[in-house]
Amino acid sequence: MAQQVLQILKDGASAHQSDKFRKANTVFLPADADVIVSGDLHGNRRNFERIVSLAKLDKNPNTHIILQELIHGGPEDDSGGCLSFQLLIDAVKLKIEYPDNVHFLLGNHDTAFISRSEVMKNGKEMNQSMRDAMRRYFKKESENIDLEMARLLFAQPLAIMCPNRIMISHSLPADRLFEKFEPGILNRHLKVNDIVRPQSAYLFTWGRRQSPEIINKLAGIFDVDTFIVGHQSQPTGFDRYTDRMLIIASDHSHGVVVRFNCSKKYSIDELISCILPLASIA
Ligand SMILES: [Mn+2]
Repeated sequence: MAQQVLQILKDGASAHQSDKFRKANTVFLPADADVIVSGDLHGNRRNFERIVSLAKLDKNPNTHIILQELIHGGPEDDSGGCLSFQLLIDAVKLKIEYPDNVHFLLGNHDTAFISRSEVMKNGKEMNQSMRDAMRRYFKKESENIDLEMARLLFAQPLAIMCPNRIMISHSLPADRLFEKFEPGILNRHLKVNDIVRPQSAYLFTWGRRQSPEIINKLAGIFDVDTFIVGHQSQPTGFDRYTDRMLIIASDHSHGVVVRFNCSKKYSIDELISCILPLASIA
């Protein structure tokens, strides 16, 4: 079993790197893409299954699923350890099956796992919790699996660019330390140091509560109109911030996805009308 998981993680990392729409740290979706964007999943298997059933990738070659923040949350083992690595492995299997239609985004929980730094969720240090569960589950193979999992997470792109000027990422740099952010990180390969505070991939995945001025500035820098992000918790499923930013969450019973087509332009209100509550999907 552990050997199979190791192979899945290796194949998944290769699939991230060889995604045919990817250039350096960015995935550029094609003009006719039907895009389903998920917010943070944090171990929510039911919502992951709903996204898969909505997409019907076996019948829809133009449909693309964007997934982010799969780990840290959801079911626990008997000792209270976080079992979300199981959802990550299943999502990686989907990436391997549909390598050019499933795209992951690097999130801050991923960077924390890779750099072995602390990340709290509901008062619990999630890396410790998940690593303890992985040790109990994979036993002597857990160290190897840990290493391959970190490689897989590191292989994820940072952003998805759509031809209709929508950019999708886990988060965006915040006002604080903004001057340290190097936008060129999207156009080059990631280095291990990039994910450490206050380097650019760290700022890009951890930023919160950006000012409207910074959002406007980023829209100019990346030459886009609208951002769709996760990362900031949304009890009702989503929030609109200025005319440029839609924040979505997919990790609870009010979770949502956004589904839009790259061939059409959307105002923020039109994009909001493309929101689908996950609870409405069988
Ligand atoms: Mn996050």
